[in-house]
Amino acid sequence: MKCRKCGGAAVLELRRHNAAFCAPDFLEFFKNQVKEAIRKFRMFERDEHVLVAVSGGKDSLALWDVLIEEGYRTTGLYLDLGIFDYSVESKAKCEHFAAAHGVPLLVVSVAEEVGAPVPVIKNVTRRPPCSGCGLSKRYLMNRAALEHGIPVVATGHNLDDEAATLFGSVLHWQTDALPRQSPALPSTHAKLARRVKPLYRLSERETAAYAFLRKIDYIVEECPFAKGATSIAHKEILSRLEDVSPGAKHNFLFGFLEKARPAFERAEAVVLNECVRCGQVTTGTLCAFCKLADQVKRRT
Ligand code: Q46
Ligand code: ZN
Repeated sequence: MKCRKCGGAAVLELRRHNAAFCAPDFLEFFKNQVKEAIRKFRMFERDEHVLVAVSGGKDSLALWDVLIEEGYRTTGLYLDLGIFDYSVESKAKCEHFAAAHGVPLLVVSVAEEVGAPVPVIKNVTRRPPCSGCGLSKRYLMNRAALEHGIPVVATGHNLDDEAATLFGSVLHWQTDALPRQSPALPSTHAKLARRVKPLYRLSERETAAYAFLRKIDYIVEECPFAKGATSIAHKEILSRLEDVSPGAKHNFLFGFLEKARPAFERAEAVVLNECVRCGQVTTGTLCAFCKLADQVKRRT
């Protein structure tokens, strides 16, 4: 197996690109894919400050690594979900990465902000853990960006994540979720930061290879609540499809973004208000985060 660029010995084969790369040329390919994502979706300008949401996993730390390498001004944001040893270890990985690279890291605790950690929120709401967790993460990321005057939040979602989310939305024809599925969501209100996913062109296997080759120390274990989540089942199905038809995930996601997504964009804009309590954006009067915090307070 020879490297497509230099003809040297390849370390990684990318079947969907019908190519193989040696280590230096793979790292170059990886960075170019991130740069292409940023350029194509005008995610941020060279001089903009970027808040990188990091979980301690390979994807978000690989993303942070590329942005630092490319000379962007970044601040990391670690949300401490309070999920047993998983949170303790993943926080340590993020702190270690930030210290080693000399970059700032903000740490926000869900238990302090909501009133209880994710496992307790799950019991209080009697809903799947990812529901209260996801809601809290979106809210706290946006609030941290606003508080620090950072216009854009970048997350480490990769091609596999995005294809699996799309698959789930299409299976249930969640037509309100489809227009929101995009590598870059603009700010539609003065209190909403832009949200971008610069790894959407790269597969999970590719981010793992990048993290390995760059010797990034990341948490290998997944969140214990990820097991049994339907998104994992969707990922497995798509990976089986990818095995027999390389490029299937790519074509599914990219085809949607180019051909189908525009058809789902809503004609009329949603009216956004400010939450009467916390001032963050909501479609109602009291935002979902404040309602969740109330529920936690009542039942704990
Ligand atoms: S949403 Fe669910 Fe994740 Fe939160 S509870 Fe764990 S698996 S961390 S990406
Ligand atoms: Zn609120």
